[in-house]
Amino acid sequence: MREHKIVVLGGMGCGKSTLVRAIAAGAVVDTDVHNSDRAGADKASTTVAMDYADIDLPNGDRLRLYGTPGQQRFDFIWPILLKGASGVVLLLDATRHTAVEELQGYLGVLREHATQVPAVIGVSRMDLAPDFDLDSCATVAGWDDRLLPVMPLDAREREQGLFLMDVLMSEMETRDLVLAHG
Ligand SMILES: Nc1nc2c(ncn2[C@@H]2O[C@H](COP(=O)(O)OP(=O)(O)OP(=O)(O)O)[C@@H](O)[C@H]2O)c(=O)[nH]1
Ligand SMILES: [Mg+2]
Repeated sequence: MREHKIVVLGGMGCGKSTLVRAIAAGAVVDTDVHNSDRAGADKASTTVAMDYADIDLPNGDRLRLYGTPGQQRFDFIWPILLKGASGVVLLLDATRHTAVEELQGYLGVLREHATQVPAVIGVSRMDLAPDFDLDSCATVAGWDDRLLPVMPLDAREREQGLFLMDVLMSEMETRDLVLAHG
């Protein structure tokens, strides 16, 4: 059986905990507390350590899914969770006017701490911002010779979360093939 450590990264309120819960369909550990940072994101709770879920895939593989806390004051946790990751989901909140700048910030984190790790970018909450420009993300979505897939999703919808995982898994398989055959 193969195990894959997948880390979900992204700003406060973009839907990381929501995505982990949706994919795990119940069996999830979270560390959400009452949110006193309403300026960061206006929602009831926020993650202070991580979200965690084990998911058994139909093909027998197991996902170990880690959601990071989005608040900037917890940025020291991101590299700790990224250590040993086999894949990364970078989530972006389409309702934020600074989404593209924030994307560039997170790409910098990945470049520094997970430079070779397969990754996908999910853009959430697009139903609330239908005019969001996906192309502006796609054009900056990479570093060096890497280009990451960008796809919209509703993080509350399990099927959409699983589809995002599918895309990530195929990125991981491509990487395995490249490593195996040079
Ligand atoms: N309308 C809409 N709401 C969404 C979508 N994705 C997520 N949400 C909502 O956005 C909010 C996101 O909250 P969380 O999942 O706690 O966000 P988080 O990224 O874990 O935030 P922190 O832990 O504070 O960093 C929740 O209320 C979700 O229901 C989407 O695609 N559309
Ligand atoms: Mg959270």
